[in-house]
Amino acid sequence: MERTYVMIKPDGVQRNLVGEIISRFEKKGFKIAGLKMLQLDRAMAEKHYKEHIGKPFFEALAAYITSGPVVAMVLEGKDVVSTARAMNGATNPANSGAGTIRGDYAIEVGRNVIHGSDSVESAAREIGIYFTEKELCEYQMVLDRWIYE
Ligand code: ABT
Ligand code: MG
Repeated sequence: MERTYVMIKPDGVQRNLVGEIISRFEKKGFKIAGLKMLQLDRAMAEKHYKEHIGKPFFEALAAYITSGPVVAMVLEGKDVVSTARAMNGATNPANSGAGTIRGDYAIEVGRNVIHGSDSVESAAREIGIYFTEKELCEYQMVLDRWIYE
């Protein structure tokens, strides 16, 4: 089963969207394999957004992502990397469809509420930044046979 890293950003926490967002992934059928709250420092922001260091928007991005606590989670399921991205919606909420998290809850790219890994490789890298192996739970969900054929 595939795993992805999803993070409710500081605006999502401040706007009381934590329960709503986690609930969407639960209702979809994905399994929560890891979950915690933390606040990123500058070093973690640089690790997370490594590919954006030096870009014109990086300083604003680093300030935003370190501005308050985030909720970090690992989701597990069939094609969860691309499906979670689709559920999050386009990076710029102006282009995110209704029914996506950003489409429903965000207006600007710099306050886009949620992060999801963009590939299986990124997911493995990001999960490693936030979680130790011991923090990830392997368990059976009784509902699995009603979710997968
Ligand atoms: P993340 O889930 O935050 O990684 O967003 P996503 O993968 O959808 O988009 P990428 B391209 O990774 O952008 C990371 C964050 O940088 C912000 N950004 C990006 C800008 O502000 N201006 C830009 O021109 C680009 C390309 C938006 C993304 N999230 N936030 N905040
Ligand atoms: Mg990204």
